[in-house]
Amino acid sequence: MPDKPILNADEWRIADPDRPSEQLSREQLLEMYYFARLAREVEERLVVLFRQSKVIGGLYRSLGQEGESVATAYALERRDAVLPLIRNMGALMTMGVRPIEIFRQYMARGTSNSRGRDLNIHIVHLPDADADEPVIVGPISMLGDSIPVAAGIAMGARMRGRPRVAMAWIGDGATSTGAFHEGMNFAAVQKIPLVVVAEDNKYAYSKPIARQMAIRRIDERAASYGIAHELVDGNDMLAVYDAARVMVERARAGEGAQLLGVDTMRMQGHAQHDDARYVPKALLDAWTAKDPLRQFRGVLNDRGAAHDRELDDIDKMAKDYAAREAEAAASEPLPDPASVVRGVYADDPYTVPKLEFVRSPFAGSPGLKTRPTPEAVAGDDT
Ligand SMILES: Cc1ncc(C[n+]2csc(CCOP(=O)(O)OP(=O)(O)O)c2C)c(N)n1
Ligand SMILES: [Mg+2]
Repeated sequence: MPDKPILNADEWRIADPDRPSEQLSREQLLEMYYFARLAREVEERLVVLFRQSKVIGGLYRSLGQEGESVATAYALERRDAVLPLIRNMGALMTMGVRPIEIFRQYMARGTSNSRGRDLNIHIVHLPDADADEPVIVGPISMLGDSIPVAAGIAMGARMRGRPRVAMAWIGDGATSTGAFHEGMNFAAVQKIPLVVVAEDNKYAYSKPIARQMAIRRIDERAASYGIAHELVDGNDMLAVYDAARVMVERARAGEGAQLLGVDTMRMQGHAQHDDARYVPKALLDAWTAKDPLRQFRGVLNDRGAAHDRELDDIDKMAKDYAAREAEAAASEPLPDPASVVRGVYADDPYTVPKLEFVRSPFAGSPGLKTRPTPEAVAGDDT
């Protein structure tokens, strides 16, 4: 386990005395909870589809990491760039990706983001220049390579005079690759507005963290590049949001790349085909008690933001929505075999379809909105 201190919501420290989460309205807190619950319910539905052999390929879950995925993405603005990996369904939901897009892609429908061709986790969105939408580059299989790509996206946007912060999530195992280190160093010297979320989830497939790095805190990976870094309790959504928000603002203000380490746990095997027998039960039990959704419910109760009954209603809403979206995707056609040679040559306008985005059901807090700046009055996003 990493040495203390790991920041949690009661130990606010990050040089900045103000905690951005205190600016969040009740609606926004509920929206964060909803996104995390929706991520979990979309994956629960994918498990059902996987067991019915309707998922084409493997299924990689983010159980236990929904909180950090949502709370980091919630610190962004809608035109920012995100590079999630397989544990970041929460980031996709937070950026407003319509759940049907996930189901289409996992079931290789002809309507999907890759027209049923590419790996089921490869979600991509390259918005039109003036669209109020995020750039999304989904999991790149060669781990570590998303960091130089993220740096390039943010640098390119800056060169075009349309700056975007890029946020990339990366696992502990992937931080051991050469591409990760080259990308970090490049981002540091170029002062690129890149925020890297490094997830210490205790395993890279079956390799425990102690055999992955000889340092005890994953955020120290950043130290040799002169990149600002911090480590937070990844299952404490407000602690994660606070740190992410400060880092995003600093990156946007020209202070260069930042790295946020999150201390969390992969609660299932690497994928559905891995029973994770190598993970000690005591470790899983300890982290079950720290489930991010259950913890956040406690926070919302304590703050008087929501009673359990209201949160149960949100749970049901997310679950029903995921089921409806899965059903709708399942009724869509598989790719037309005659289209197999389409999109091979540049002069064929058979391009990748744009993703559909949705707003969350929270009045005044659409899923794709400009997050309030710390100075803004919370809840005034009309
Ligand atoms: C360069 C590279 N090496 C190996 C793999 C195979 N692989 C895919 S995911 C994975 C484990 C990654 O662990 P980590 O980075 O800790 O992320 P986590 O799965 O824990 O979220 C491995 C070894 C790969 N995709 N790319
Ligand atoms: Mg890992």
